[in-house]
Amino acid sequence: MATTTAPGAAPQEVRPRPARPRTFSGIKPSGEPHLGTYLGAVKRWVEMQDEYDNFFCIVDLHAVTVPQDPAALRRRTRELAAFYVAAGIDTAKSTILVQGHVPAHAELGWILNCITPMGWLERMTQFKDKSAKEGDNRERISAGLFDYPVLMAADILLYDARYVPVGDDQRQHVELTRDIAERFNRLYGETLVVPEAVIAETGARIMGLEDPTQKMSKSEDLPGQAIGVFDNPGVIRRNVMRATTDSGREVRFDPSRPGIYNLLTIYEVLSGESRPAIEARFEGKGYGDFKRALADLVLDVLTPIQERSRQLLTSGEVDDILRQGAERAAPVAGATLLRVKRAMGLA
Ligand code: AQP
Repeated sequence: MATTTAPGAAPQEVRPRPARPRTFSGIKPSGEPHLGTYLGAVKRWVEMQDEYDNFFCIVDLHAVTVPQDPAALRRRTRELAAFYVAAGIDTAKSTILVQGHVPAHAELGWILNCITPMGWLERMTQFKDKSAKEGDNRERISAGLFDYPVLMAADILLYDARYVPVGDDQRQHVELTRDIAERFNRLYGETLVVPEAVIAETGARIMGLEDPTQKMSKSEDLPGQAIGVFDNPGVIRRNVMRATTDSGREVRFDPSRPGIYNLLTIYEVLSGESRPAIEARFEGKGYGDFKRALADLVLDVLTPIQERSRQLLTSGEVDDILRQGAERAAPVAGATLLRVKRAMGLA
């Protein structure tokens, strides 16, 4: 395998392009992972992982774009990694890494900042929504929150990822990544792989249980809005039973009834059953019966994942996985960074 050396840099392996196409995706350890992140992201990753060469990241540098308690951030980073493995990510097929363990992410992030127009970032709806929550008080909104889509572009582009499996809310950020890669290639010659978002038809936008017009989210204040993947069974059952529905009785997929529609979507993705089969199963039964069945199904899926996560955390296995992940990721990321630096005259 060839090696190249940039002036002042350690020799880097230049790896041949992978035989299987690459995927990259990640989750912020900014709060407890929830059913939305499981169904919109991790479950899909598990289903896709055999076909691709995968890099799944815990994006801790994105988490600190809003204030984090240091001990909680450290704990959640390990827990999220344990969750990936317990949910079925196989380290023989996929690399699991913490973003902050591979310095090339921050370095490419800076470089891409320098070719990304402010106007592109000002159009990002997630930034607009998140900054609106602070009442647009500019003193409380970090430059990092504004800029984080550029770091996300660096995350993806470092691994020459062709595909980025994400939930619906990240569609715009993957589009921005494509724009940044294309702009770089225009300015400095073909250097970066232009990726595509992979978004599921069902489950890409799981809504909250309390307010089904809002996305289920880690940073949501409404109690009972999210089902945390590590919540205890009593809490999960109670929150499902209390989920907002409507005054109807029929258990049908009707998008004009957002509460029951969302619960049915969760059932559909978890069970893998078709919509007609689910409607037939609950024909003549009320919302209460359906919610009990949904709570059972959620617990059937989450309980073994919770048990396996606990084992991985207490045995310390998760720390070995993250150490190996950083070792596998660093040369791949380093090779892309070197290509970028050479193209720009930085190396
Ligand atoms: N409700 C959801 N339904 C389907 N997919 C979802 N994702 C997040 N929420 C849902 C997908 O999960 C991946 C990781 O997201 P993230 O944690 O990095 O960022 P986020 O999208 O901003 O998630 P949250 O929960 O809303 O976090 P906070 O509140 O901290 O900002 C992504 O693929 C995302 O699409």
